[in-house]
This record gives sequence, structure tokens and C-alpha cells, in this order.
Amino acid sequence: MALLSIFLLLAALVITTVQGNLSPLRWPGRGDGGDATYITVKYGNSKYLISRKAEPFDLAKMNGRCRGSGGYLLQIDNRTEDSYVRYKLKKIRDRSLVYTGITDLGSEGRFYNYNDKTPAGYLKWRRRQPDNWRGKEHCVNISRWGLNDIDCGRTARYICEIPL
Ligand SMILES: *[C@@H]1O[C@H](CO)[C@@H](O)[C@H](O)[C@H]1NC(C)=O
Ligand SMILES: *[C@@H]1O[C@H](CO)[C@@H](O)[C@H](O)[C@H]1NC(C)=O
Ligand SMILES: [Ca+2]
Ligand SMILES: [Ca+2]
Repeated sequence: MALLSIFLLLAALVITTVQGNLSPLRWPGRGDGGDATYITVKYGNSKYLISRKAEPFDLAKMNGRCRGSGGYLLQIDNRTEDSYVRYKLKKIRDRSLVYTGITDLGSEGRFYNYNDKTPAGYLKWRRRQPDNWRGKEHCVNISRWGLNDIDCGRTARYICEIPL
């Protein structure tokens, strides 16, 4: 009887854990607040569209798409926004490369927002980044661990920010 209770308790724990992982942000997923193209989440005064499909990244092209949705490639203004986006990415099980709209193209080491050329607001780099590896890392990817400068043309996902 005691064994049975322990078994049931363990089973309950496993189920709870599994359900916890079935976050609305599973990738790809349904009912995650998005459409076929983007996973959509809201925070503060912005909506964030995380592209579902990895494609060769191009700052102008992807920023153009974000503009088509009423926004721009992700800009990070402050610590809370940074933590929010990284928290969401952490919940998405797919760990593929995700680009922001932050770049230092044409101004090595000085990072700015591609869309409006304003200086990057808040840069939480991963340890030992940015390193401008091989002198050709001018775009910025984001993950649960922070930001990293990376070359611009990789096949990856990207995030649009839409002001509400
Ligand atoms: C941080 O930035 C976000 C996005 O621009 C904004 O909605 C939020 O109000 C800001 N928070 C603080 C504490 O400034
Ligand atoms: C993206 O940036 C992170 C730093 O947060 C880095 O560790 C990671 O390897 C990068 N992702 C890819 C797929 O290159
Ligand atoms: Ca660089
Ligand atoms: Ca780097």
C-alpha cells in the first residue's frame, strides 16, 4: 500500500512536470498565441513576434517584414525587457539561433538598432562576448544566456517587436 502511494505520488510529479513543459511556447506549437509565421507574446507596451521558420537572415529584409507587421526587428530597451524575452526563449525548446535587430555594421563595437539607428538601449552580453570573432560578427543573436555578436547571414529565426 505504501509502495502504491509512493508510485502514485511519483506519477503525479511526472505528470505535473510534463505539463509544466507543455508551455504555450512549445515550438512549433498550436494555441501559442500566434499564427503560421510567428509565435506571439505580449509584454509591457510591446508585442513580440518570434518567427517559426529558420531562414537565411538579412537585416534589411527581416526588418522590412517586421515593418510590414507594424514594428521593427527586436530592440532591447532595458533590463526587464531583456529578461522577459530571454525567459520566453528559454521556454521554447527549439534552441536554434535567433537574431535581434541589434548590429554594429559600419561602426565596429558600437551597437545600434538597425531600424532607427538609435544606440542599443540595453546590452546583456553572454560571457566573453562581444568578440567580433574573425572580424566579421556584426549582427546579434539572443538566447537564454544573453547576447552574442555573430555573422549576419546565417539560417536562423528572428524576433519582431510591435509597439502597442
Ligand atoms: C522597458 O522597455 C519596455 C519595452 O520598450 C517597456 O514596455 C517598459 O515599460 C520598460 N520598462 C522600464 C522599467 O523602463
Ligand atoms: C546565440 O547566442 C548565445 C549567447 O547568448 C550563444 O551562446 C549561442 O551559441 C548562440 N546561438 C547560436 C546557435 O549560435
Ligand atoms: Ca562587430
Ligand atoms: Ca561573438
